[in-house]
This record gives sequence, structure tokens and C-alpha cells, in this order.
Amino acid sequence: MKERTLTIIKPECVSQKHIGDIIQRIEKAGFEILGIRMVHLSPEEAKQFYLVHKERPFYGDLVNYMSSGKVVVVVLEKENCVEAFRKFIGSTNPEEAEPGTIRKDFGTNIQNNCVHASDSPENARTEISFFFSQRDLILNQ
Ligand code: 3AN
Repeated sequence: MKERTLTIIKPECVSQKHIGDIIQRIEKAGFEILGIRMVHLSPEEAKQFYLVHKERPFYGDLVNYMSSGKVVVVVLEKENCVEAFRKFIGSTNPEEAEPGTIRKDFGTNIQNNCVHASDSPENARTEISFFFSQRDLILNQ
């Protein structure tokens, strides 16, 4: 069954002009783009988005980082999309990410790890609705 996920190209990759390279690799891997937009999150928005991590020691740093510059938010669709996309991007820590993955090729460290990816279909729905209205995606339903 087709499923959706949300990915965010993180500030460092945007400022280093890797948007095109990353999107091209995502498309070539068979993920269909249903929605795409560039935003600069406020610290409050980043806090809200990463609320699930609020007890983790890196929460403050992550919020600061994700609100430090522009990001590109993308909704993707594919069979088994959440799991397939997490496999495609590689491990959270770019140093441990598998060769050929985008985190290996464009990530710098565990925080600046190229992209965010939803970790379950349920979280994907919540995260997609954080950035997109049903109307934004309706043509593709
Ligand atoms: P993933 O992004 O692979 O789902 P999570 O859910 O463990 O990984 O972490 C969410 C985000 O928090 C990561 N994308 C990364 O930016 C940041 N992060 C995770 N672990 C650390 C850490 N030990 N130190 C700093 N930032 C971290």
C-alpha cells in the first residue's frame, strides 16, 4: 500500500546548495514528491515540531540548529514509504551511515545529518499536517 512520509532538508545542506542533488537522488530512488516548500522555522516552531524529543539532552541544540536557517520540507509517497525512506537516507549518525546513502554523502555529524525523516506512519501524518494543509496535497490524492 502507498504510504507517505515527511522529510526536511536541514539548514546546512540548504546553505551548501545541496537541495538539487538531494532531491534528484530522492526522485531517482522512486519516491514521488507530493508537496514541497522552503521555510525558515522560528525557534518556537522548531520546538513544537521536535516536541517528541523534549526530554532528550540534545533538544535545545536541535531546536537552535533547525531554526538557524532555511530548510526544505518535502512530502513523499511510495510503497512502505516510511521504512523505505529511512533505509534510503542511512543511519542517524553520518559516520555510521551506509555508503551511498545521503546521510553518508551530505551529513556532517549526528545533528547536522542532512535530512529529517518521519519515524512511523502515524508521526508522518502529524508531521505532514504541521507544514501542509489537506488542500496543498489534494491534487495528488
Ligand atoms: P532520526 O533522525 O534518524 O530519526 P532521532 O529520532 O534519534 O534520529 O533523532 C532526531 C534528530 O535529533 C536527528 N535527526 C538529529 O538531528 C538529532 N540527534 C539525534 N541524536 C543526537 C545526538 N546524540 N546529539 C545531537 N543531535 C542528535
